[in-house]
Amino acid sequence: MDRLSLIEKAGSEIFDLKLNRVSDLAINGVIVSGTSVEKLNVSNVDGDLAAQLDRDGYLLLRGVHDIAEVEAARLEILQRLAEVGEVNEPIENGLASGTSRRREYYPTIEDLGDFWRSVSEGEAVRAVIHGPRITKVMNRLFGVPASHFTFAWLRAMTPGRASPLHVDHPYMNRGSKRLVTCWTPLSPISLNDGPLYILRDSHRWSDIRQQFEGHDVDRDPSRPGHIEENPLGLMERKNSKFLTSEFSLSDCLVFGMFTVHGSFDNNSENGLIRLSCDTRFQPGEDIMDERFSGRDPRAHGGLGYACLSAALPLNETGTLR
Ligand SMILES: O=C(O)CCC(=O)C(=O)O
Repeated sequence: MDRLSLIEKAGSEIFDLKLNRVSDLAINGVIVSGTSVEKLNVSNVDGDLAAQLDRDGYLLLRGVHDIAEVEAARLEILQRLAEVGEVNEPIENGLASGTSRRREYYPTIEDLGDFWRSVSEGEAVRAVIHGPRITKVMNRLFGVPASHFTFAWLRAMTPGRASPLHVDHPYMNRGSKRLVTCWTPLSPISLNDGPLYILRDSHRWSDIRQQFEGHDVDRDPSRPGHIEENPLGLMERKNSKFLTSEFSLSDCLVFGMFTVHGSFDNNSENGLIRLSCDTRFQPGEDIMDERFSGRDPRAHGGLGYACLSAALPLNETGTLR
């Protein structure tokens, strides 16, 4: 059986084209069987984007970004991580060192937030995530000129890490109802490196919408923003599937505020750091959530970039203290 047939097989295992071997997709250390996983559909970038987003709850757009520009962003980030001792030489391989001098150089929470802000606002990173290529796609999606949050959620996910199951609405719902997330891989991401997943048809699940609509994690921190139900349990209860893909440097995954998603564990065996950035776009004519706009976005809890777990040294987990 050739490799493509193997990935199509959707049996009990997933074949990873890049690594040329069977790959373990897992969530919190629990293996997800191949029968629970399907490939994300590749959207037609020249087609009716709004209709495809409405139908699928997401747009997987290939060939949006210029590969050389994304590679420049990748190297820019790795260079900054290497400055704080978190990446092994040669830096371009993107392998975590397992140690960090970030707290030594940036001792306070504010300093750590400022460091992450400076990485997130790197010239090459911004040229990709807010550049003319993605903006053109967003203008087409909305049918009016698009604008974007200035705040960006840059992530460097080391092996063992994953993002929890959630919808984005409770984190950013004070502005446009037409807000979308634009998730951009900034390193090539194989199935083993903790790719993002979407639960099939979850944008239509009324119980999830009812549970989270109107919830604002900053106004009511006593209620969690993420979904507490076990991802595998929710997938089975809804007769859904985990939709995912390998991602390459020109890709972009767009989805709405009620599409349920998370990431698989980064199971890289050699310490590969998974780089990605989530940005948010909306029609320019709509009001924007004030926490994430302007020159100095205050973000969650007024903490700026220190609110992100990515502001923690790469060898630490939890929240910033
Ligand atoms: O990159 C990840 O692991 C999570 C991204 C995410 O949750 C988002 O884009 O909303």
